[in-house]
Amino acid sequence: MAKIILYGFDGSTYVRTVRMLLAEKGVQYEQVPVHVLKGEPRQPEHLARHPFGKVPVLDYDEFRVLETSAIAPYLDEVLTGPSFTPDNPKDRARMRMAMGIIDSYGYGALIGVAGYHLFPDFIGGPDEDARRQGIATGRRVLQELMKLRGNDLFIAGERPSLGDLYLAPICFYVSLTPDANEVFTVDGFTAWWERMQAMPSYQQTTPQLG
Ligand SMILES: N[C@@H](CCC(=O)N[C@@H](CS)C(=O)NCC(=O)O)C(=O)O
Repeated sequence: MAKIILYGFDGSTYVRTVRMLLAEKGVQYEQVPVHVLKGEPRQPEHLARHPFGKVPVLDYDEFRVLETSAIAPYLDEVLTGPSFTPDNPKDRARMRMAMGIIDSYGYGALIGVAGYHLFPDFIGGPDEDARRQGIATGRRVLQELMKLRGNDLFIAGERPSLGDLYLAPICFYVSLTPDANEVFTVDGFTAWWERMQAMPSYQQTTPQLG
């Protein structure tokens, strides 16, 4: 099998999404820990890999892939092991809705809340208005995602999909803050969150903080 190289440090939620997937697939890979809080993605060495200064970046089979929304589906397709893409069109649409909602509205809001408490310097200093706004938008995102889940075990069906792997690493950071109760008080969230925290791939990829 060709060598997999994943650029990005363990503290990145998007990198963790990919690491959870790789753990689920049971494959070995090399990780180059480009550190976001130290500004390393914006250094020339990483800008040569990702011109917008973001992690993760994947090298596999003489092919470079940027953006988690391309990396995760690509790896899910080319690697053997359990699939994280639902096998019917409506559930695939639910998964993609979740990924899109998280990318467009969820990540910024929820990481804003987490950053306020955990890494204020990185988000440009604690801003109370931004925190309140993040809590409101973050709750709306979780409400929407739990509506998408309905009575299923996971966001896009009875098995975990890439949508779940997107959301759980972000919730991890929120769970460490005093705002967790307020953000997480959303119908259906607790059962989903307990299920995600029980996944071995979630437990194996917990970042070491500090
Ligand atoms: N659209 C990108 C977003 C990735 C992203 O935001 N990564 C964060 C870490 S979780 C990052 O690299 N931040 C560096 C920075 O903004 O300086 C993707 O889907 O991969």
